Amino acid sequence: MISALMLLVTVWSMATPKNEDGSRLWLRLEKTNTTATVTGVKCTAMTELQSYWQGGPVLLKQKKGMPADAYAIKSEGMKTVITAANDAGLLYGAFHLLRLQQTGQSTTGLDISEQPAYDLRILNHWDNPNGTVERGFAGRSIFLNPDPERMKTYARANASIGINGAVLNNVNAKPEALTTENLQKVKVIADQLRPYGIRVYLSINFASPIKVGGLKTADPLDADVVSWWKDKVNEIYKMIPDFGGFLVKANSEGEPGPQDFGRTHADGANMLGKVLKPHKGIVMWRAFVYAPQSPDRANQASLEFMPLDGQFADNVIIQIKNGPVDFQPREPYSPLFTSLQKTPMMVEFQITQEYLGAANHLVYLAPMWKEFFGWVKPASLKAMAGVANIGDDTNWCGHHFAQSNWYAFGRLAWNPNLTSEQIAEEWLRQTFRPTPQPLPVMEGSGHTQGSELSTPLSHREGSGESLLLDMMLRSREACVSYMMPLGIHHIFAGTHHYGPEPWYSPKGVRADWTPPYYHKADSIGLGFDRTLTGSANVKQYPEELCRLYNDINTCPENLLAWFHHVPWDHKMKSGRTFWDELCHKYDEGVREARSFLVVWDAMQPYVDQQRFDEVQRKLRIQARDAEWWRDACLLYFQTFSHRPIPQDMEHPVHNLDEMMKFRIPISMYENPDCGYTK
Ligand code: GCW
Repeated sequence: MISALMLLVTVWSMATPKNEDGSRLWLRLEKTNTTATVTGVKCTAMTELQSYWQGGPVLLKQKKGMPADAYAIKSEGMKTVITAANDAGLLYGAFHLLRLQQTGQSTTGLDISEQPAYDLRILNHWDNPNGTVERGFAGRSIFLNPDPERMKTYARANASIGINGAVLNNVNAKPEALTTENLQKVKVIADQLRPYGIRVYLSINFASPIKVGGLKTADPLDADVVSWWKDKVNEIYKMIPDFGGFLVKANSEGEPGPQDFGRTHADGANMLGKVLKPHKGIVMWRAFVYAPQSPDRANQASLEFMPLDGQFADNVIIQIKNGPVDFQPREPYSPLFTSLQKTPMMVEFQITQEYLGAANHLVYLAPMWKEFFGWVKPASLKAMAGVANIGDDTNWCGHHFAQSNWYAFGRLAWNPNLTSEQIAEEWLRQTFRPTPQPLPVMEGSGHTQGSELSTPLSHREGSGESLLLDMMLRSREACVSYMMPLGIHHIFAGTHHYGPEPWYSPKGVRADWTPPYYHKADSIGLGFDRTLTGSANVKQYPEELCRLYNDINTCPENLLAWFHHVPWDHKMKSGRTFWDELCHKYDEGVREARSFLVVWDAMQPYVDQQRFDEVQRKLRIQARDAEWWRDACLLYFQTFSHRPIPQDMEHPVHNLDEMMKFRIPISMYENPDCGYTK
């Protein structure tokens, strides 16, 4: 590490960069003094290029027959021609060109064609009408009093990475989302986002016909209910002709749904689908369901949705979280993705770091999402949704590096074959390269296939960017290691999910909302037995995986305690016992978190003081939190394992009884100032 740091090549400017607050995100091109020559179709692409493009003339051409949102960029002599079927395609092409400029790549000799993997690339905001954001760690809702300038940056940022939809409100939807008064507010936002190709959607409360409409029932097969929804939908489309549709969380965590009226998920979803169909609207119906009495929460979604396979209308998409439990630092994929055969599906990722250190920990999430795509073929999905990490904090996401997760989500929704590394490189170059330092020109063929970067920065040993890149790429695994390695999951503090509380189990709380339900620590071992002789969750996976996961000797070690109740003395591949391995993993996570501080401190000359200080502060919290996680988990699990902490690692420095008394007085709408600091 130290020798790598000594090798620091000054790719970046040596002059101290101007302070920045992160409000410009990765869109840090300065407006040009002279307007660039841009001709052809008059649309947002034109105004963007006129403001920011520093190259030769650009022609924007419309070509019928190209897939929606696709574009081609071709150099013709001095001129660059962007061709697309629609305005959105031209805009994405324009942003591609600007990205080349901003990342210092060649903008001549171009012959690029791009087409998004999914038609729908959508952010889910969990924003409430009172301005709070559920699991939001970056302030309050940006939609409460939408500031036009801020909305424009939001729209530009989304368009620059291909995001074309936004669900504006929490899936735990308040009925008032559908009042005329609220719809008028939604219309204002829709008008602000439309020029950037972004459609708005709403989460709805299934009981709205009762709560807003004053009906006696919300039974989806009741004629009055259907006609209430028809009228409501007509009202919406009169105001917002390109309204996207509804997102529905039904019969889940106390939300109302069709089952309250003896109907199925398909009955409920199809009724809404039918009402939206004439307007070309869609329904995204969530599969996040689990019952308190279930012996294994991971089994639940398949049990409820498999019998309905093939019964959903063609404008209904089932939205499934990537894992079968709940956005944990590591989960296997939700088996629904390979079991549903006749149902359109979309994946829901969580960009906001509910379970990954909130806005305090630097955790780059692309590797986690790519891991999912290692199991689930991108082509088997219709769309991609991401729970946004955006709020009214000046830097949008609470942590400067959390912006990279918003960025990565958009880029992967456009092209899930991009690598985590490519995306991080792009983001770093745009976000931290000081301006106005001239950008080094990267020679390239100009033909993009996969990466846009012809010389991966990671191959430049020791450059500032490569050290940061390496840190980002390691950060998710580091987080898994210091929070819950080897397949452990859901051992978070009961309410805010920030710190460790593997012991949390107060009387009266649903068992599946307490960590012991998941870790099942006892004198024999640790972990949830989901084998054929346990909860049989493995059976929901294709045969080959079922066999792999079912056998403790073939199950990947990073999912061991997910699928097995692992004996403390189980022999691991390293030769260590499971207990010793667990201790070492936790310690490895702590060391990783500390090493991020070392890397960042070396960046001081190259990053503006403000962002440097703000990130450094957060990295210090992260390193302390990692230690807290390690100490709390190891000391607590040791009360079951009765085995010593191995000699060849750092030993816990905190006391378990004190950590068990520690509380963070925050709600699920806030980012904690810090964790355990004693
Ligand atoms: O992860 C859990 C969260 C809830 C969330 C729920 C869901 C919006 O803790 O805050 O509610 O999942 O995804 O519906």
